[in-house]
Amino acid sequence: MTKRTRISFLRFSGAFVFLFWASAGALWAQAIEVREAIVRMVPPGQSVSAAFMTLHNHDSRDRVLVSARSEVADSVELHNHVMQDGLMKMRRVDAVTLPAGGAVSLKPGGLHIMLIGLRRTLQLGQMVQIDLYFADGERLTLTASVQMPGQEHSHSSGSGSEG
Ligand SMILES: [Cu+2]
Repeated sequence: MTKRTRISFLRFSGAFVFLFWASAGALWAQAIEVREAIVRMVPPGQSVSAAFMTLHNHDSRDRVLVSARSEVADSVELHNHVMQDGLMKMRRVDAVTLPAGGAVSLKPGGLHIMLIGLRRTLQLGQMVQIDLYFADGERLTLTASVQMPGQEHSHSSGSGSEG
């Protein structure tokens, strides 16, 4: 597999990764900003992992994330954790709304992007490409670095009211 991965991001001040909307060959400015995108490192042979990040919507309208894909997994699902009968359970969700001017954190124990059927062994520090698809048909390509569990940044901002 010698598939070339397209570099579609710029590092800015080493802190943020700005992403571009790619649609019909056009590049649009950074409506959605992805911060701290990581994929959880899992032992060789394990077929499932998850991706976490914070999505900032700088647009003046809501954005609705409806699906995701990645080169590293057979299928990718949007998941959330819900409390059911006193237990935290993982559930697939159809959509994640990014409110205009707001941000949504995908983090352990909450919303996350599930990578199911890993096609190759994850290497620490490796960059994994993930495509996000939105309800309006737009696609966002991001790269996330593979990190060990526990090193994920988990902010304790209690936001996250998805419609
Ligand atoms: Cu999950």
